[in-house]
Amino acid sequence: MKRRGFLAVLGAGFVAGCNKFADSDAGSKLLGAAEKWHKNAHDLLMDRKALAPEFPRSAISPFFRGNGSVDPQNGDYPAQADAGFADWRLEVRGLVEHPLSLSLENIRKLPQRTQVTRHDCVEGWSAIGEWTGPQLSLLLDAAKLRPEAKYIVFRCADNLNGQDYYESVDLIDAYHPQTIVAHELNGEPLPIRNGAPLRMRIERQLGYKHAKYLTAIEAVASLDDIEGGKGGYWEDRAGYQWYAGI
Ligand SMILES: Nc1nc2c(c(=O)[nH]1)N[C@H]1C(S)=C(S)[C@@H](COP(=O)(O)O)O[C@H]1N2
Ligand SMILES: [Mo]
Repeated sequence: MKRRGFLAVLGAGFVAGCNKFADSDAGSKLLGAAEKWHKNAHDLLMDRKALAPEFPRSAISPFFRGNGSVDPQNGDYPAQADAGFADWRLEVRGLVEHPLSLSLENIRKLPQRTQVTRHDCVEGWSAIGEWTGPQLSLLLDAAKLRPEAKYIVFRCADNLNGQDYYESVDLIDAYHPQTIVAHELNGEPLPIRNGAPLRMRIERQLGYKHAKYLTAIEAVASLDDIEGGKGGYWEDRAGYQWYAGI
């Protein structure tokens, strides 16, 4: 038999014999395994979309400590702080159709999400706070990601021990409903120690992923050529996991 004829017969035979195959012992085992594999993959995806726990306002910590940079002294940050961040801009750039440059006023006018969540730092402390800001997905949709975009990089104003802080996430976390660009903590503008005037809240991730002093959001196809190539300040410096899901 010629190869094409063989494949045609095999195809027809497979379709016609499908039920028989499923009824056979080996067949049902194989299909069962495939279904289980699919379910595990599906559960994994569903799990990544699940919400982090949210708490009543009564659970809010009396003091939300600052960690890492708590008062940046580099670049024009001190001058911006003195001016009450009146001229702060947040850029959305990289692999997008419509790059954006947003003022704080622009950010405050977008639909807002408020969430009371627990922040977990790998150094062994947690705090509960109420965060408010637009979902990152709104900004990404307004800028319109190009199909090549695979990661979102967060650029920060602070330089910590000689390196600019930065972080990144994949598109699942970028589009998670609790991933917001926060400008308020507990109903007040962010304190400087907690990332004024803008910081990320990425509630399904550990503390170091939540970039403070946010200046730009960059869509990229690869993290390889950014800073140390590991996707974040602590990932580059101390080998912290890039995927820090909780
Ligand atoms: N720009 C910037 N973002 C940052 C850091 C930092 O030093 N600089 N520290 C990270 C770490 S390790 C934690 S635990 C949280 C701390 O947030 P907080 O200062 O509001 O407690 O911010 C994260 N984001
Ligand atoms: Mo942390």
